[in-house]
Amino acid sequence: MAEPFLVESPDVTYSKDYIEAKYTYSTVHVCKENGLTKVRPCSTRFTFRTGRQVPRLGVMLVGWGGNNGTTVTAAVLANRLGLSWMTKTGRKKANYYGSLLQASTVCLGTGPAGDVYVPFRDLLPMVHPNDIVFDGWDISSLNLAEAMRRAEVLDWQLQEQLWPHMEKLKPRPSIYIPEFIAANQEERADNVLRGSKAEQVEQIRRDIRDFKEASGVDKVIVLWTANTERFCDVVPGLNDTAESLLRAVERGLEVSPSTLFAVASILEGCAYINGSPQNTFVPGAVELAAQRRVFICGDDFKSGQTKLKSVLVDFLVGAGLKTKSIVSYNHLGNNDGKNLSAPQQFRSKEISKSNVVDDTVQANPILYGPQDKPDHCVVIKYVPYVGDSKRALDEYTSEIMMGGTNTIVIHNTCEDSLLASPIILDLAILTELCQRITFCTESDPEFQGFHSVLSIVAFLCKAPLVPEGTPVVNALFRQRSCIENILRACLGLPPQNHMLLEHKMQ
Ligand code: NAI
Ligand code: DG6
Repeated sequence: MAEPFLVESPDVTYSKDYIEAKYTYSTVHVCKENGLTKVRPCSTRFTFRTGRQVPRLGVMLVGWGGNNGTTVTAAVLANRLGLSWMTKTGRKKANYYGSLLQASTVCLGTGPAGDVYVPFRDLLPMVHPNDIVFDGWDISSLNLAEAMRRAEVLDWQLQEQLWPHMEKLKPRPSIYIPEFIAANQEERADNVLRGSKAEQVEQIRRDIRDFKEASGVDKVIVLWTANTERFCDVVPGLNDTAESLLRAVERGLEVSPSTLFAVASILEGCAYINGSPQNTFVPGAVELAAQRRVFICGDDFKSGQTKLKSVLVDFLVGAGLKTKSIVSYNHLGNNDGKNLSAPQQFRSKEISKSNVVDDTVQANPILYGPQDKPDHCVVIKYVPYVGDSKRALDEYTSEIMMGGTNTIVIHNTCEDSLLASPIILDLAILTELCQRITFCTESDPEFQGFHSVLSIVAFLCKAPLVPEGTPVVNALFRQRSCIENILRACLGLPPQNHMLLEHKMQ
């Protein structure tokens, strides 16, 4: 295995199977004693161990025949085949723009010619998206070529080139419980499993095993990119513990399709990622994942409007401006928009889109009192004509000095699925990498993996799922730093501190 660079340090060793790094994690502990705030710097010695053997990765998509499912599959095929195609503005080539790992860089350090940047993907051994093998399920039976045409996302000449490859891919029948998604989805549900909930979960488990065996992949990750479901109630005895959830599946009680998929994946030892906003991860599913030491991550891809919001509000409040009102309107005409035109499914998305400024606001008691937060309104409208090309209009109004007002208005037009597809790849690749990272500390010398609720992927999620008691961070660049600095720690490198002290001396 040839890494693109080697770290030369007494704290870092490379063996055939592992990169092992000793790392000092510095934090600051603050407490109040006798009315006095005491601040104590602390440090913990960690040893990180990262497996160097990159497995052959299989990703199974729930909702494979949807806009995201077909677009991400087509994008990987197009990149693998090195395709290019003509459009009215010239020849376009397949790429991975929008992928944090494939298309953004990190600063490794400083050399004689200044800062040295490497692709994010080069920090540690990672799966390349071109090598991912896809499979999946959909309640619609169209093969992936027909589904790609239905999605109306990719240029026609590209679709024509991909057609023979996509045509061979056919979604497996899926779990369909009509009351969880909008009634307007019923007409496409012609590829559905029959039988009890327990039998359907068994079938999903068989599908995972079948795919693994038939494709020869070493590892499978399951990712939900199917329709947004309505929230389900968390009910004691139904889904509040792993035991009650498994019993509810056996007895055929109310469990959403996305949670049934989560249960099946976890029982198969496969990480499960939720790209939609619904509360798939009821407490019973979280407990089951912890018991089986399987990663779960989510919720809801953070692709466009929300990504910008998690930058803009961080900027405004971080700059000392008091944001008072955020109005986020958008309209789209794809099947996602159609599903979200139903009130309960819209409500799931509204919740996920609305909480994204909470941590930034709470962190600034100079501007905001304990009960104080900006007015925040989210509107989604279905306009079939615009298809996947979502329009988002945002208005941010902030109070500035001495009674002044600052209003920022943004208009964004963009193909939604082309924003979501690279996020799907990043989620799968980061999750896989995390499965190869273990660590120990001096006080706890037994190597362990990350918490089964994998919060390192928060950058990619609108409503990050975190282990109980963990602060939720929404600010985009804090989330990015978290990934970058954890990967640096695995190489024994200090976190990026941006101090540039060496340039601040006489
Ligand atoms: P889509 O409607 O085109 O695709 C969803 C697919 O899921 C459809 O083919 C549908 O037949 C299928 N489906 C529904 N229920 C299913 C089930 N129980 N099992 C298997 N398949 C099922 O939607 P799109 O645009 O691909 O989005 C997918 C999800 O990703 C939605 O929940 C959306 O809200 C979410 N999302 C999308 C983002 C984007 O930028 N495109 C960003 C954030 C989240
Ligand atoms: C309309 O809001 C449809 C949604 O599925 C979004 O397009 C999607 O969640 C992306 O949202 P955002 O806020 O990250 O652009």
